[in-house]
Amino acid sequence: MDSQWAYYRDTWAEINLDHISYNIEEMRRHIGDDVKVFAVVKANAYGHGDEEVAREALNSGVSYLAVAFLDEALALRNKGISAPILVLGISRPEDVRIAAENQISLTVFQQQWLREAKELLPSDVRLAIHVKLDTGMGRLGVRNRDELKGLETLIKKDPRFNIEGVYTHFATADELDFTYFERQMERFKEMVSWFEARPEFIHTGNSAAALIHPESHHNAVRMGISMYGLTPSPEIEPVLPFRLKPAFSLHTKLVHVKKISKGERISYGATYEGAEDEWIGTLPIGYADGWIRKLQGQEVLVEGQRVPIVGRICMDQCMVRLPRELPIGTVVTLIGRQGESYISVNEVAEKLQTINYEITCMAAARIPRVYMKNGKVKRIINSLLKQV
Ligand code: PMH
Repeated sequence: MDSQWAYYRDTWAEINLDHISYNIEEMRRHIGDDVKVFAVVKANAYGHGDEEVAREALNSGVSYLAVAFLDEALALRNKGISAPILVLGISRPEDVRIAAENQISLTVFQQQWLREAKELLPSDVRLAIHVKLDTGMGRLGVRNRDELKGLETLIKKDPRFNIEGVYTHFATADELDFTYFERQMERFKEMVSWFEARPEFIHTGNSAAALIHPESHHNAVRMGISMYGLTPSPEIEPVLPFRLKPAFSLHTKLVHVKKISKGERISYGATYEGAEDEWIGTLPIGYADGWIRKLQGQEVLVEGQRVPIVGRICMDQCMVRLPRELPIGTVVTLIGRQGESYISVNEVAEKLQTINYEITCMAAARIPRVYMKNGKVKRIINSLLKQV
């Protein structure tokens, strides 16, 4: 068997590619034919796996991929993805050549960066750039007219650089108070009017803006969290224009089952004590998988029933209290559905007092990703064994 298809520990994340394509198709219907979709596949596609998500997104009609930094873009090229890719974060000027040679578009907003890049880019290569405007996120981007005009002048005189896009990022698009969002929109319109020539792609929207602020669409949106079927925030969930279908679920199996007597203890620190005679199961997943120690007490699903994690979560394992003796090999679902019961990414995020984005990103690379398409396993990627 091809080693990337194999895994030898019964813990896996299942990625439903049909849900990814459904979420994209619904988004495309919502924004209309004139607006293109950039699929945001940074951070290994928010933990879902960059290659398979990128392929599914491209098959579902997205025009562009977006990643955080150049290494992520090159990783996609190494996996045979030839679609346009935009690096959303900053890249080093000294890496401009490798970006251009691999047809990777870069985010640019500093004149000094451009001066250095101009020294290093060979005469026969072309680099597509998207100019980033800081309209209120305060992270990256041009902030005033002089900076923008300076950049434009430096680029205009140089045929190697093409301003293909201009964009900004919203700080509060996922909130129901629109005040700050509207201020950013106004500033963006004003700044775009300073360009001598309008770039091909004008994009502002992340998922939240794409979903609930049609006036922000311009001619492209950058779709991240909603492509994975997760709401940008619980606050806007009630006003979403279509139902999102989560693509990520997480499973393991009981590897050991035993009865403990009242008073016997479980795990590091011996903090959990059986209140009576209890059945305890051991799961082969722990904090090194991203199932962190703060998830002690979180429930998981066994035979469609909720059972609690008891005692401290270890690096590679944790224990659950079972309702009765269950066979080794019983499937345990940490995120996802079993019958009528469901544990959402949002539930786990709430338990950790964080956002759903963080939960899927946290699922460690050592967990194999099993890709489902049309109800069947399409591919399994085990990043531990891929190189063997
Ligand atoms: N565009 C940029 C520049 C981003 O940073 C992100 C997400 C997106 C689009 C997609 O947003 P969405 O997932 O809400 O659709 N960036 C981040 C971030 O830096 N921290 O959390 C999400």
